[in-house]
Amino acid sequence: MARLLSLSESAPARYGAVADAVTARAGRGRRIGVTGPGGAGKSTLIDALVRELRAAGETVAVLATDPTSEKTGGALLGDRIRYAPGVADDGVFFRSVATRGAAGGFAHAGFDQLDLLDAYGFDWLLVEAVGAGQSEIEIAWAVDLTVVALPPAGGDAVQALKAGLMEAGDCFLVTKGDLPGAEAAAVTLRGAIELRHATNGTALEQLPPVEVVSASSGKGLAEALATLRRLSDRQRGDGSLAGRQRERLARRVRHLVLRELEGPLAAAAAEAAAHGGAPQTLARDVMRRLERGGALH
Ligand SMILES: Nc1nc2c(ncn2[C@@H]2O[C@H](COP(=O)(O)OP(=O)(O)OP(=O)(O)O)[C@@H](O)[C@H]2O)c(=O)[nH]1
Ligand SMILES: [Mg+2]
Repeated sequence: MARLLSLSESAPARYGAVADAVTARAGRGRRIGVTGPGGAGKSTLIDALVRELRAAGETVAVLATDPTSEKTGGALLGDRIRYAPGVADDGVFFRSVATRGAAGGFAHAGFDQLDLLDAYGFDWLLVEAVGAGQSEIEIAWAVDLTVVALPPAGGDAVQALKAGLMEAGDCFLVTKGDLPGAEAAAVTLRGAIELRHATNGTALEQLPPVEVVSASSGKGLAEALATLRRLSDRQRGDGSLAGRQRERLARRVRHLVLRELEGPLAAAAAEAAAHGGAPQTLARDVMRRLERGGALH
């Protein structure tokens, strides 16, 4: 499994040879993304959830994405992951995904790696991603459910609204619940969510839940896990997960095709530009040329 994970990053073309076999076995694991501002407590929360899940006898794989890993070479990750079972534990697996700082970088290897871990039978697949504009949208397509982790510190909930985290969240967890202001932050957040959804008439029980957790004290962890389980079961039962999976697949296909086309398209566009003319006319010429050249087949 570790070798295939590496292959998906270092040699995507070779990994493609096993993609069918992997895909056929994937789809059972619960894919949960944990996003939110830097320092929100995502890693600590995941750590605590892993313990909780292992105690319940469930297996869990964690993918951590780190946009700064380009600079640090991923060295930071080792520090951040604190989960260290006293004995070797086959039921838990940690891995970092190189995002190489590129927008949508998760798409390249991360999607394949999630499929792979899923195919190997992990019950839960947790993905950590710092919510920094584009990246949490990207993560939302990679997972079945997105958890937005927000610290109680003043104003962060409002910031989240602005950053577009609100749309991406299937569940909101106010972290560091042992600190003052956590309950108040949850109330503010609930108010904002209700207000937002009131305009499109979402039923109250369909609103993303807001809960307070503390990785330090353990408060709310079991409840949060129960909530995730309930949301996960619901989306499997009502067909919405199947819809999300289709959309995910379509996006990945689009992404791969665009990548294939990049080279031939750039060459054809440069050639057309050398002749000069209206961009609209040249674009049509390029389309015809790509078709003739077999790039679209
Ligand atoms: N009091 C308290 N502090 C916490 C809790 N969870 C995390 N912290 C602290 O918050 C800080 C950030 O925690 P991390 O888990 O590294 O946060 P993160 O969101 O993963 O951070 P990045 O990956 O850098 O974005 C650390 O100093 C933690 O000790 C908690 O439940 N209570
Ligand atoms: Mg972290």
